[in-house]
Amino acid sequence: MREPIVQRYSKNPILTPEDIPYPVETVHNAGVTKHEGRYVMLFRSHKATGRCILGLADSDDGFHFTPRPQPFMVPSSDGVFGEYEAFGVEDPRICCIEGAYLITYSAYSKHGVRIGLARTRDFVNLERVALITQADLRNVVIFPERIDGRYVRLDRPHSEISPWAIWISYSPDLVHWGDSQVVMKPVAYHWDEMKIGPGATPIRTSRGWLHIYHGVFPTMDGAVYRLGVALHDLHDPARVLGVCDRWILQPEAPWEVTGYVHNVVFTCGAVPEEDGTVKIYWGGADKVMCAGTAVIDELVELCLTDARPPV
Ligand code: M1P
Repeated sequence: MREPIVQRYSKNPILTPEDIPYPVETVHNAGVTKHEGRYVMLFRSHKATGRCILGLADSDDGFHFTPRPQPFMVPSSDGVFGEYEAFGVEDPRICCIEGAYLITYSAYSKHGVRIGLARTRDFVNLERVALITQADLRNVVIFPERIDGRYVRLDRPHSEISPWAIWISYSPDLVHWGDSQVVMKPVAYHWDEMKIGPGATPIRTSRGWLHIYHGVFPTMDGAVYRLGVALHDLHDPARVLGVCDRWILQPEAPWEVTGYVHNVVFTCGAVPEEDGTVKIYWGGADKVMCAGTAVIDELVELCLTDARPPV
């Protein structure tokens, strides 16, 4: 039998609604990073209204997390953010860049879904920066370095003509984004044929930016969410060097197969380690948080040697 590409942590799930000291229905789709030597997890939770908030949990080892007593981010009630976050905040990604942590999150309202950008330096104080997309665009991950002086992001707009593909955009100031182009599309009759979306903040490797993304396959029993990997050129990340033909993780554990939404593994965060491994975090069935590890070089190799065309 083949060794799994991602080794699941033996004590998954690592965080569940029962662990949270305020009432929530789910704990999932968390951005994770390291701050002052500790792991910080920013997780999404549904309240019993069906609307979402974001909470924080801390850990020394990346597996045992202690939730903080209060939510970290709830929908704003002021100004433009109040207008566009009224239905909830979801799916945060964290990018550590230039001494600050950028948080991109889905903002839901009667106007649709768009992406908000917030910033923190200490995971205590939070500053909302801007709404950085129009409606119908989600899953924004920002690269952790400027490239040729500009900030770079991957995102996932939707149109009926070119459904649910991954795009790249650039910005001089994090607020105004442009020069957009499509970089990766779902492939027909393939595990990610229905849609794909950026997952974790890209990881710099000597051979390119490693990006862990999600792909969706429609079945008669509903959609199945899996994770895959792609490699982007270090200097020109619009150039995809390879996309692994097969998934690296699919719903298999009971809490990935059954939950709030069945058959989902969905990542918003991965933490590269000094020993060449990466801790990957994913929501199991939109209900609990899970973790696993993989070897970064092996993921890169898969993109280059077991590749399919990106577009
Ligand atoms: O329920 C599975 C996922 O569905 C959506 O994902 P996508 O971006 O692919 O459409 C999101 O609501 C995500 O949060 C959720 O995990």
